[in-house]
Amino acid sequence: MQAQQKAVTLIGVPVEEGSGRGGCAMGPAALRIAGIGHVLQELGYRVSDAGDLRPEPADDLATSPRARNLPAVAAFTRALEKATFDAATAGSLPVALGGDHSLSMGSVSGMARYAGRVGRPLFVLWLDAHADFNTPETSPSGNMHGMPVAFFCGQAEFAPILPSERPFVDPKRVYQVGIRSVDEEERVAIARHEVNVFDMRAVDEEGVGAIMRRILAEVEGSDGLLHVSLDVDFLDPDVAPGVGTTVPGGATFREAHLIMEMLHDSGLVSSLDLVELNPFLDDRGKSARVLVDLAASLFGRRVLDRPTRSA
Ligand code: EXY
Ligand code: MN
Ligand code: MN
Ligand code: MN
Repeated sequence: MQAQQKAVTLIGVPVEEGSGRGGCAMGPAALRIAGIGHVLQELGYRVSDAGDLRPEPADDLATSPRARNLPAVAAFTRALEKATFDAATAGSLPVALGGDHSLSMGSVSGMARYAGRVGRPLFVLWLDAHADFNTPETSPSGNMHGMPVAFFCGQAEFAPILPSERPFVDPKRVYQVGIRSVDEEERVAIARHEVNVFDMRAVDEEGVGAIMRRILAEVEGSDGLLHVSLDVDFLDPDVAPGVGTTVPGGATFREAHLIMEMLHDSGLVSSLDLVELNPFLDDRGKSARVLVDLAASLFGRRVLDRPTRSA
């Protein structure tokens, strides 16, 4: 976090309509019970909890098998785009408590608008088993939690969820880490749009420390803002079972913490999503607690002070 950035706004986003199953709507409550607000206060932040967004479904849009539950997802997108932009504009760091990953259509779009306003480029760190770069045309499921990256990069035509002249994220400024489940057409699209992908093989070969140093150097070199989107399924299912889309071979507890610690030390993080937590599938709150622990590391919890390393 930047030294002057000591305010955090928690925004509950109980959307589950993007995921094709029930449960994620309980995510914000589970994260609060696991102590997200308290932990950040203890770390010295001024925490305001905006409560949960409860938008009425957008009645100007219709659902379809290619974009299931579009009216509900669009309503959350619109509400969260505004809530995120407003929090950032007020000098607070927005944290979206999900909710399924479709919410990033709203949070990232709101940060893209804010970045445009302050004249800085927006980078996105996408920590996920999945690339989430489907469109209604390519999606095998029609589930919109598989589409947010394509949406905020301006690659998906979703009907008018948000104004079409809004700022988009340059896919070359999207960094995906932990990827291990990609659909065939997504694979083509992320290559064509030059999304930066560090799949689990890259994590195994290079290590998350080296990968993060490269990413953070790019953001810092461009004086960028960095939005972090953390999907529970980035983690190995043994670490965090409370998610509907587990994929074996995910990040370890320590790999995830190292990423969070490096993000904190960088001072570059402008906004955060904690998504896809499904308390109905969790093991006695284990995954909610892991997410809160990871957020604590991102916001500065450390075991010992470390000597400043020279670059
Ligand atoms: N790629 C698959 C689809 O689009 O249906 C699965 C997407 C899962 C998305 C999860 C949240 O990261
Ligand atoms: Mn995801
Ligand atoms: Mn995922
Ligand atoms: Mn590993």
